[in-house]
Amino acid sequence: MISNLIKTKKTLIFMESHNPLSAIIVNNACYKKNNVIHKYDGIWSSSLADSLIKGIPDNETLNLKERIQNIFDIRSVTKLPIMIDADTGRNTEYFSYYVKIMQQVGINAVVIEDKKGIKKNSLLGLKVKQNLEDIEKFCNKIYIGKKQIYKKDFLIIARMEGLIAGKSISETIKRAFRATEAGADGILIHSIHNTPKEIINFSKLYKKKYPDIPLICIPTTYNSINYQELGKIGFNIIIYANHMIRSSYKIMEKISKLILKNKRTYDIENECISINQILIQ
Ligand code: SPV
Ligand code: MG
Repeated sequence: MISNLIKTKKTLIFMESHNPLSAIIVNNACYKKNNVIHKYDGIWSSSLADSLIKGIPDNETLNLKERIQNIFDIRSVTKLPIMIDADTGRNTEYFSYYVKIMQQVGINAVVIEDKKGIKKNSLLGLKVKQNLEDIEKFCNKIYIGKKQIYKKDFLIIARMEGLIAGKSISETIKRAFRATEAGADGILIHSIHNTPKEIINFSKLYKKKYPDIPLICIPTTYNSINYQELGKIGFNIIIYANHMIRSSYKIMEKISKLILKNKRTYDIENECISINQILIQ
């Protein structure tokens, strides 16, 4: 499904959804200009957003099986492809089980990152210790996971965290080449620089060797480059990883405060979806 979409559209845009309601909003989001309709191509199930709604840190405390079960509910409201951020994928034995149940609930792709130990969110960068997994162990996890694929189009994507862990582009690209040789169906290169310079360099080197393997990025910190520009420099999937949860957090905080301030809800009605609109959803 995702591979075919890339063939027809080249650059796909995925947006974070953390529950069925946010998935409905992403599914229906639409912007029309000059008779061209822009829509999201897929859903990103984020470990950060899923942890945040449970009020816990993004460090794999949240059980992956629970996250997969929640996607069963999301699948019932949208046909969009769903890509799950499975952190490290846990150990190899658990990962091979998770790959099976991900396919059962209708997930289309899983991303695992080449970190080990108690995973820390990448956006923390080097403020914390980011431990990279031995590359051969990581490749073996991909290889074992791929043996569990029974749905033709299910993808296992390798997420390279070398740049997050302070390694060089050349070291990170070597690890990405190994993951590709081990059977990864795509490479996600993560960076938290505030310019896209390093992922542009990565893309040039990677695409020179593997022009047809999908390349993915998450432009959370280098956010002034747009998705069309990222597409032109070789990225096939662009993920907006946390914007549904972050925007809803902010508006909920604002409204809850304003009701206390005004001692009534009259003043904030325009900031809320109307009851009528909710009832016809
Ligand atoms: C997530 O959305 O959980 C991610 C992306 O893994 S990041 O938060 O940038 O690490
Ligand atoms: Mg994550």
